Amino acid sequence: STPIDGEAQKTDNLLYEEWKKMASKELKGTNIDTLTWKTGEGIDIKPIYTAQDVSPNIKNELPGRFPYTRGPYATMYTHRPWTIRQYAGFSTAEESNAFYRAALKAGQKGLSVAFDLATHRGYDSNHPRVKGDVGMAGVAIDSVEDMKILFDGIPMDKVSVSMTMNGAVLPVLAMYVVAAEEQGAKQKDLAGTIQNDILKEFMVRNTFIYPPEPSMKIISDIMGYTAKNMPKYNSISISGYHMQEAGANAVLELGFTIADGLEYVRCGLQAGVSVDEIAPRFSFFFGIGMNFYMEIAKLRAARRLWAKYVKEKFSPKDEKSLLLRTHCQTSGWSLTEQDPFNNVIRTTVEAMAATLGGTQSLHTNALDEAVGLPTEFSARIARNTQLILQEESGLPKIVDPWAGSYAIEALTDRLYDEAAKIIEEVEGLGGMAKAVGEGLPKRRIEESAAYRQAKIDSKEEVIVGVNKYRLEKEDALEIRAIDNALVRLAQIRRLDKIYQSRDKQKVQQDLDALTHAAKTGEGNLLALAIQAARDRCTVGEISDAMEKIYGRYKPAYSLIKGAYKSAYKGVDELDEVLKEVSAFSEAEGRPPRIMVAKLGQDGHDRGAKVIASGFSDLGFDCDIGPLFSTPEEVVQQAIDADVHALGASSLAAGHKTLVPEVARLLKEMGREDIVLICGGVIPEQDYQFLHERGVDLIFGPGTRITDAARKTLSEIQKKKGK
Ligand code: 2CP
Repeated sequence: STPIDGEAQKTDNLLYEEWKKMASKELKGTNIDTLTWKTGEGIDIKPIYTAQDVSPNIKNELPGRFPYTRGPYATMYTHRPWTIRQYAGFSTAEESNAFYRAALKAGQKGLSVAFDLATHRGYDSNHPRVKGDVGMAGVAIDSVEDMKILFDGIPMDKVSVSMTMNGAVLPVLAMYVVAAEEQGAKQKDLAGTIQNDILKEFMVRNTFIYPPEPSMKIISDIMGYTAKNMPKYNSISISGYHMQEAGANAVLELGFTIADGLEYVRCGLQAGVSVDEIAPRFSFFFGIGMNFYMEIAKLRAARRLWAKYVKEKFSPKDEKSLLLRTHCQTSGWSLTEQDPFNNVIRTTVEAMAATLGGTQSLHTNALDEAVGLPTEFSARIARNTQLILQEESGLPKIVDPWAGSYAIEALTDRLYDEAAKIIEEVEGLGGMAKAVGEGLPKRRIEESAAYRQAKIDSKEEVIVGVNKYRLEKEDALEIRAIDNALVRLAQIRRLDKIYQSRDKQKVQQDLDALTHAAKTGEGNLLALAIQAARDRCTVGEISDAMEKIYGRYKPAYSLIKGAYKSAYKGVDELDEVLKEVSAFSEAEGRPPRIMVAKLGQDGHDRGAKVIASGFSDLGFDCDIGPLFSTPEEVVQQAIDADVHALGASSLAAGHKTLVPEVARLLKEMGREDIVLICGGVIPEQDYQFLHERGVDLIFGPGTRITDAARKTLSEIQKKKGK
């Protein structure tokens, strides 16, 4: 940014000097620099901003005009408020359908479907690998029959539907299209969004199926098909949200997300589609955390970055190619299990940042989402948070009200500059697909996560009710429980019916056609998947037909070292733990060894990685087991690795089925000496259930790593009889 010059600059300097004098007087000798806050992004937030901090160019910016910092539309919410779009889905299609209908009646404007992890990973509900996952963290969909029930009574050509799907994107989008067709809707009238952002899956979210290259081919086929047949459909939702949830700071989230977007344009161009055929239907998705000013500035900077980079790199003719339209979700990670009603306040602050930043669509988290799926009550409060902002607060009455604020404009400029550096670095490597291949984004995000955790553990970053003002006794919270076995049984029954009623010959032809297309690269995979869905091929079958050629992707792991230790303030406590660990190592002849495992199809691995990095910095010998393991595989790996402790991290509600199975197998193998730990999103009312089944330690959300390490060490010693 260019500072203003001449007389104005002088006046401004004088004003600033005058403020400094006044401030020094109030500070009574304390250095004025102590008022400057260094954020996780490494950005200094000054106590005061003046005109000299902002570029004169901002005076010419308008909403609805290049570079769109102030919003994609001229009138923004004054003409049409953002879409209230709550992400939901659980157990069966029937139950989720009832939930959607009630939400639409109560003021929600668009739908956003959460699928279960079995569906995400392309498995039918009857597959043995997904026993613990069916219906748990989203709705189970096996065939078009399920999809039809999901949208029963909801006009699919009127209500815009977002579907969070990346791995099994072909069968799921195909089934959506066919369910709409069978409702009488035309493809050209379908408005909605498919997430379809595979690059971030390889970085952070982990619900991929195939390796990166064929996954990118699938995306270009979807963009090609929707550009021609579904002009109102957003073919991709380029997502920074999961990066933020995985621990990325605002600069990393911005930089990598915009760089992902540029890569997807190139992916379309390579498939023979022009920038103006696809970019106007690109949409974005950001996470909104608790750093209020930063998040407002982030959305403003995101729009400017996208507009400038797309213009410079692809010279589109259609102005719409330059518009960054985005969905936002308040941060799930910022929610706490402790004193959970505080989450309503957190979500409100975040929702205000998202809307003051100019989002087009918003999900506000429910207060109980740190421990389970929303209940009717918590979902209502979450929805009402947005309704109150829209209809009571007056917030939508002014377009981009922060424009011209010295602080927000300066922060917008700064974020733009910092994110541009990341984008240039990625582009220098040859684009995001290459950067992901080299592990750059994953590494940076994991470092950022470990750094943040240390700031929280050392109480430099305050979380009310967790590391400060903690309640002595917590009130119990009602949690929605899903009977996973029952859902699975219902799905298996419906699948059996489908197997009996469909034309087997047609099914085989459709699946062979998909395999052939995967092999040769000929034909559009979405068009073929739609035909397969019409003929009642299942999600698992369609996925398998391509897996035969593409294979299933297995990610490699590495551990981030040093980031936790370096950011930990309060070295004394850290030293004490290090000493205890080193005493153990001396006595035993080796350090305490722990394996952190991920069971089932739950790919949320921030917790597992942060724990493993932290434990490793505290002197433990740490291993991370492969994602998507079965209890049998995990137990075998732990025994082979000769561990003292086995930690199972669960963030998708599988803890009640999969972890007890691990305990049973350890017992069966005569290895109850291994300390079994369960960590992640575990509601307190499940603690006793888990302890009774052989889980030694439970670390819920908000656990400090130093505490967890100490307890683990002492449990290992207890089991050794020391
Ligand atoms: C809007 N419109 C306007 C104005 N505002 N027209 C004139 N003046 C205005 N002020 C028009 C738009 O041009 C558009 O029409 C229509 O109104 C709808 O507006 P929109 O801005 O496109 O809103 P939308 O339909 O709600 O779409 C928003 C997004 C879309 C962001 C573009 O992609 C979306 O809904 N995304 C949601 C993604 C999502 O829910 N993800 C779930 C993540 P036209 O269409 O005719 O132009 S949950 C994920 C979990 C956590 C996970 O991933 O694991």
